[in-house]
Amino acid sequence: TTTELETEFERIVQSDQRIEPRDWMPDGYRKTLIRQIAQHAHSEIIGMQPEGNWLTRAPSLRRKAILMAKVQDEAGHGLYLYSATETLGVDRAELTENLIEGRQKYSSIFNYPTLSYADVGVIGWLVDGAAICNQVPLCRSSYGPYGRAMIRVCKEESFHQRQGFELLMTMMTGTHAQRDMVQESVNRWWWPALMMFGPPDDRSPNSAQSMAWRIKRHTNDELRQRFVDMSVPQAEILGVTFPDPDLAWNAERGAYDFGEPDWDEFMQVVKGNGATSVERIANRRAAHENGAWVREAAAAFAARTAAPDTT
Ligand code: FAQ
Repeated sequence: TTTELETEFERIVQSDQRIEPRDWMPDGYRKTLIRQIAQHAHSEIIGMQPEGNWLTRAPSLRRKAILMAKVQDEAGHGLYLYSATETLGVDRAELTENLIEGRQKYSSIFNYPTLSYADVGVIGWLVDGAAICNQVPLCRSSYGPYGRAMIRVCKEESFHQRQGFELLMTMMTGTHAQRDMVQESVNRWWWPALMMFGPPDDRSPNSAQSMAWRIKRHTNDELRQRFVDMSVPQAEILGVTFPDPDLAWNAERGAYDFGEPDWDEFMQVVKGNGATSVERIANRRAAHENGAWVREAAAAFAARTAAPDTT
């Protein structure tokens, strides 16, 4: 009966075991997972664009090889995550349609332009840094395919974060102009990086249920705090500052106090009014349309292999 199935589902979740694709799950659980994992996949795919913008202008062969590897990893992450979503009964083609028709979201962070080469380093350091902070706990997410995908994704994100920090360290030991370029970039990315964790807990409609189902393991504000605490000492080592006059160590809490991100800006970006929102989706749509012949060829080949022509 449904009650027995629900009890069994709750038992698995509450004992920190994994729900697998063939297990019974409540509709809401399935829907929430499809929403979150699809958004996550879309973010990886759209997230290729800001850094991809610098591939042709990387300052050396070494930097170009690193950047190319990173952008390719992001494509890979998108594909694992689309596969994880497909285990829930949706089709990747449908998810791609949802993205390019604006029916599904992707991370706010990728709606900002990459104006200087320092942005490549800052994205690695802060954006991948924030992504790791958010995703390491997701390795313990209650849905098996998602948690397992996160393990490999996190290993690769750690490499991404390191390459960003190393790039910035190199620039910071360079000329005045290079140091200014890094600081200017940090100033632009700091607040959007904090917004990646989502709205504050009291305005996060999905958190309570996602935590109860152990899809999410920490609230948005908990992870944002963790990210700030982790980033401040790294900024000190680099020799940059964050553009927040309220940032200060709070000995009582054993954590940094920090200012409030501009949540109106966040809401605008999420609604599709970010600086590069239109361009990102237009590029994704063009790539999808230009790739139609590959999908048609693959489908024709699959059909021929499935039913060989014996005449
Ligand atoms: N952007 O109730 P909540 C990467 C939406 S890392 C846009 O708190 P939830 C790696 C949210 O969907 C980036 N929308 O929602 C990389 C919801 O709307 P809905 C991707 C946001 O799900 C690095 C509404 O606001 N990472 O790509 C954002 O419980 C460098 C209310 O919010 C992930 O997706 C936002 N920042 O918590 C690639 C991680 N925040 O759906 C390239 C997995 C919230 O009801 C280069 N996702 N919204 O219409 C999560 O952990 C969660 O989904 C949160 C949001 C924490 C993002």
